[in-house]
Amino acid sequence: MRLFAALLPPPEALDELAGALAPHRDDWPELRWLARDNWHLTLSFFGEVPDRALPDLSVRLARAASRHPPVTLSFTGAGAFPSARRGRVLWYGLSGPVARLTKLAASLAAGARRAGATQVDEKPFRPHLSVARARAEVDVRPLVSALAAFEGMRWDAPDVHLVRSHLGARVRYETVESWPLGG
Ligand code: 2AM
Repeated sequence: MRLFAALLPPPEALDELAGALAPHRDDWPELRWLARDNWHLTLSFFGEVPDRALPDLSVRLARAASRHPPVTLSFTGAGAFPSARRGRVLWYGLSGPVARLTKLAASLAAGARRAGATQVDEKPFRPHLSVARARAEVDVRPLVSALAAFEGMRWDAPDVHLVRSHLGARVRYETVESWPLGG
């Protein structure tokens, strides 16, 4: 199954993001807005993981989570991949102990690799929460500028979640298991 590890921000923090986007949504018909129920902060994307690897994956991710302390984060500003001028994915950025988040993401990726996940994403970790995608590149610099001053509430991330991605006409995410951060 297709799996990734994520933090799931609380509804109040997501409400703020939705509120800041609301005045802009209709101005950007080229963007496909992601369903708010699907919003998450990916820590590590594992790709297809064979069923037989799941028990070991679970043990290793639980162990990795227990070795890192809970984090307090806030959403700050926005950006786009690969760039605001050639935007394909629009996201909100994060502030807080991002270095700790990067270490957590690396531990989860290492655990997944040891459990036999062969498609673990190797790209450098860039903490973000995606809110829209585009089929073709869109110059979203005005939108990124309009959201640049956004500063959201501080929120706690006590748990790491293992999420299954069901692809299809409508992508659906299902939390398979969750583990508390420890450390
Ligand atoms: P994105 O939001 O920046 O696209 C589920 O697909 C989640 O895993 C998404 O949040 C996606 O990030 C992230 N992800 C990271 N690497 C991925 C990859 N190689 N393929 C698909 N999703 C990936």
